[in-house]
Amino acid sequence: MMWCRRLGRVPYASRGCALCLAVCCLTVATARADAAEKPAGSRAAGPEAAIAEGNPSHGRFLRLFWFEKGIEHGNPITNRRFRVNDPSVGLHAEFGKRSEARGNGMLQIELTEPLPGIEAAELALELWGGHPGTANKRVSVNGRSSYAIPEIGTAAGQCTHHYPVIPLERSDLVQAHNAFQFSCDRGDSFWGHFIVDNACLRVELDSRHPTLAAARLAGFQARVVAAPSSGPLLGLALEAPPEFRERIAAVDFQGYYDGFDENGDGRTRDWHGMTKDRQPCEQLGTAVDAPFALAWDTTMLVSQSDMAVRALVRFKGHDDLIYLTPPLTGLATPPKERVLRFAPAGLPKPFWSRVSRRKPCEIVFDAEPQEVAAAELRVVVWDGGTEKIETPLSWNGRPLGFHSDGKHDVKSLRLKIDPSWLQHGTNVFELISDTEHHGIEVLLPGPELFVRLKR
Ligand SMILES: [Ca+2]
Repeated sequence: MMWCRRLGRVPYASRGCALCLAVCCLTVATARADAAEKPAGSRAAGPEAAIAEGNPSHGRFLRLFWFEKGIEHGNPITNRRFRVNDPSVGLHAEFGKRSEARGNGMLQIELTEPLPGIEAAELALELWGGHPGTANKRVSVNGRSSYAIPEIGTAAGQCTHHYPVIPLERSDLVQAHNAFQFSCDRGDSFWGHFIVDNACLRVELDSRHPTLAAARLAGFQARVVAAPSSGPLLGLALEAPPEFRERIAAVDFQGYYDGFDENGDGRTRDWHGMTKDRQPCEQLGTAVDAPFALAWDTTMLVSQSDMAVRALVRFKGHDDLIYLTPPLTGLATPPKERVLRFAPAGLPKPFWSRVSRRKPCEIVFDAEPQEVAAAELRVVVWDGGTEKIETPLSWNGRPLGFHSDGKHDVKSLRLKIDPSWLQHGTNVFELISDTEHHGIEVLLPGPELFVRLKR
């Protein structure tokens, strides 16, 4: 990321000057958002995917109610993180003594918005997928309805992370503390277990809702507009009424395209990115200053012509309100660029290393290395740390530029691969961690190599 006085935060530092020229030349919208169709393939599993399900021709206001820890919020703390356990782990002679096993899976979120004025409701989650093999993750709301959390590979024995957005029946809610009871089964695991890192009850409000009027946001509308572009940088900006511009705190841009499945839901063509600690992660970028613009660098995307962008608008002094624009569709990668992608045919199960156990996987590269202009390896890990090993990831025996900090968090990595490291045929990606306990996990979808060929 870099900062530009006119653009705010932009995603690729080396492109700064070109960005200023490209984006500041934005004029009137060149692509119409009001005729946007729902991009094919979007379903309720990616960030804000449920909101997109409505095939919106207009933007939507959401009010956010977050899960907060602490007895003062109705949520007694039994462990540093919010943990969900299978029913019998508390009886286990060893595991049952640990604080993790005391988590009963119930959290409360206080909803202060009157129910009759709510258009729709949904539960948005940041999840660590849990012990490989954990099955049947689910959540019930106030004991009224039970909702399945989509299965994205944990039950099959893989390490996962997940950002489901679950539409809720409004009749399941109360204008008070709402009890969300999470559960799971042991499945094929030694201990059925997963973690809810964040949970947000989101309710949709009509644009003339009294809550929006009180915030002086009634009638606000905005959309994403694009600048004409012939290169890999697509200029994007938010178009909003001038009288509201001083009210905007930040604009998060999200892309819909075919690319690396960094949010781990099993779909490569969807709204990309996720949130981490409630903040945008691996989305197109965030602009914090007018004209709320940035450039989308499509250099390493495979050729495609039906991409889309939408923006999430945040407001000064009203952290609980967001506005989601309709999608701007009809975007495309530049012609004559050739990008190829290579994924492993299979992954270790689970793809998890500790006590110096090596976990390799093979990627078959069936192009010629001398034709490669640039190569990038994408992979998402859960980083439980190392002891003495400095570079836990490697490519054909060469250390990759990832150094563990052991913060027990999800890290989405873009690792540079020198074309000379590639070999026609089988290449080996390998993970190793030497910790006794947590180790490092490669989360689904596993590693994927992207190469841009010379013209
Ligand atoms: Ca995805």
